[in-house]
Amino acid sequence: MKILLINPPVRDFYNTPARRYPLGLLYLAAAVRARGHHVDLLDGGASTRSRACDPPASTKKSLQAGLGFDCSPFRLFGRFSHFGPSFEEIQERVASLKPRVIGIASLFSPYAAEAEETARAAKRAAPQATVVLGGGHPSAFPAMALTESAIDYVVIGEGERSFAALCDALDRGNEVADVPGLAYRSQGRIHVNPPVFENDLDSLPLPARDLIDPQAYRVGRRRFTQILSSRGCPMACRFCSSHLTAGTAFRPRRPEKVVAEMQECISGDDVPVFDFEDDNLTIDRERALHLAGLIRETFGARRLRLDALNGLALKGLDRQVIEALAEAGFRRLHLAPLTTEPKTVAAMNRRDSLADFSRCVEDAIRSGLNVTAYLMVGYPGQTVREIMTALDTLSREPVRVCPSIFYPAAGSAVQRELMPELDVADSLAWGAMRSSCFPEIPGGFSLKTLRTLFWMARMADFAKSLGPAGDPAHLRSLCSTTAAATAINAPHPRNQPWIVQRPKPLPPRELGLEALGAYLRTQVPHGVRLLSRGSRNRGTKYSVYPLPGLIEERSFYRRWGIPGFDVKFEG
Ligand code: B12
Ligand code: SF4
Repeated sequence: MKILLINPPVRDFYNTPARRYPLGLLYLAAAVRARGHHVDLLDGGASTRSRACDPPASTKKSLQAGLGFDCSPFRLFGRFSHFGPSFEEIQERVASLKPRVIGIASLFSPYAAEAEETARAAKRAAPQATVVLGGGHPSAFPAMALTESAIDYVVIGEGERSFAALCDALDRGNEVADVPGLAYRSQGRIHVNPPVFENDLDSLPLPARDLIDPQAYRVGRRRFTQILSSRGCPMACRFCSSHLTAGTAFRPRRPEKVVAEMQECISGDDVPVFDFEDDNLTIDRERALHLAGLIRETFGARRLRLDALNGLALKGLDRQVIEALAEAGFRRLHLAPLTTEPKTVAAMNRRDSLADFSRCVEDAIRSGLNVTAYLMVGYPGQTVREIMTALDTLSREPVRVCPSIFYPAAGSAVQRELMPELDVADSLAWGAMRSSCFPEIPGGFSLKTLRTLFWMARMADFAKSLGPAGDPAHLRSLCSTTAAATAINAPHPRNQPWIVQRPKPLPPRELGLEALGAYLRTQVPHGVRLLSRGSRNRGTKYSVYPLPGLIEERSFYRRWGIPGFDVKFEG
């Protein structure tokens, strides 16, 4: 039977190919191929094309509140765009392929509307085909997804067994009501069968990577692939919804099988960057050591380039594990201390402490690894004092600090608790539940406060990235690597609509402290002001200030020392 799997396009302020790699669909493709079905993949993540589009109504509030006007070097987002094929192109492609079953991935709630629009386009092109939706978002809200008439079935939870059973049943004309994990309409009601999780992950066929355009997913000049050495995590953090599709039990694969899969991904000198997608890669310390050791033995010490973009939990990480990860090929650890306030850590049901984090950072630096630290901003119950304290603490660590604006993941404990107060009745409304929209959550911060705290975190990191003596080389490297910095000579966009035109990037030689200083002094209505240039003995002085009245709780502005800088917050 002919099956088409679709990785839908997304609409957002930015896109990173690594974020779109369709590993789940590649697993599904392999599973149905193993039953003799023919599979095509329409990979919306592989296209680099983008074009400006109107943000959905649900996101306009945050945009109108000034987000889109941000034209500073700290800017993260500018133009709201459609990334990937248009819905018309999807329709044409479906019409030409004439599949019997169309499977669409909907992993992320903010992009649930694009997945639904894809389903409508697919159904228009092939009204006789069966359209199936799967992934995290419909796993949380199968009934909501089935209100869309273009969607015939939803598969909740892990997809391999369920989707294969569904395709087999459809192919043979059998009844589908017993397919595990299937949600379907019958006699005016929605039925949801409990999902199944495969215990022996090594029994699953390896992802059908041949369906991917090898040029599409790259990190710099190197090919990029995702890989799973385990699925599932028993930790039950209250903001996490990974249990919906990965389950609550840690299900490891044999390290030998993982290494064999890695070898299959290498062709001659073409060695990809491997991104481990496990929910909790290092939860089993002995296994993590075994896997890392085997990778080092097989490929050589520090020869590969490995990453775990979705982060590593602190608990499983000790000096020996961190050293083993570095030897295996990790260059950077993504760690999530999330906050430094024990009360919030407990409210999130996390078990990590600040001491765990500091210890990990020390061990990472000793092993030659860089660290990115994620700070949660806007979790219900957090205070501004808490964020400022956390920022202050994290800024003193030799790490890159990434503020992560909180939004409730569909199906997480905190989302279920907040649901009666959240205005998210359909997939379009879920569009606002993304970090880049600074959503106002009951018990969280106002949009203004979120935005200000976000800026502060970016500024603190920026100031740090300049290096102890305000080294312009640091700035230049920062500028050339961040799209944000291309905004430096941009006209002030006050009178423009919320879509800010991306200014032409400046040649690197024109970027430097002088340009930045001039820009900050003349153009930025809020931000960092350069007070005096640093020297070997004296740090560069910046004054950092938000828009007057932007932050509600003002009493926390204070002199804030960042090594080498004298940064002053003015109310
Ligand atoms: C690795 C990972 C990432 C990677 C890349 C993911 C990717 N390629 O898109 C990185 C680190 C970049 C990332 C980023 C983000 N992530 Co993330 N991520 C994960 C993680 C840990 C694993 C996902 C994965 O690859 N699993 C392995 C594959 C095999 O499983 P799968 O893709 O889910 O597919 C299976 C099923 O879902 C199902 N299925 C999937 N599609 C279909 C289609 C059909 C037709 C059928 C039948 C079945 C089916 O079958 C598949 C095989 O079993 C999950 C947690 C989890 N376990 O779900 C969070 C998770 C998906 N991420 C999450 C979030 C919030 C994000 C970010 C928005 C974070 C942020 N604020 O920036 C970004 C957005 C990324 C984007 N694409 O735009 C949330 C999503 C919550 C939600 N409802 O929106 C999750 C659930 C974690 C959480 N916080 O609870 N993420
Ligand atoms: S956030 Fe990480 S550690 Fe917490 S439950 Fe989710 S996967 Fe597990």
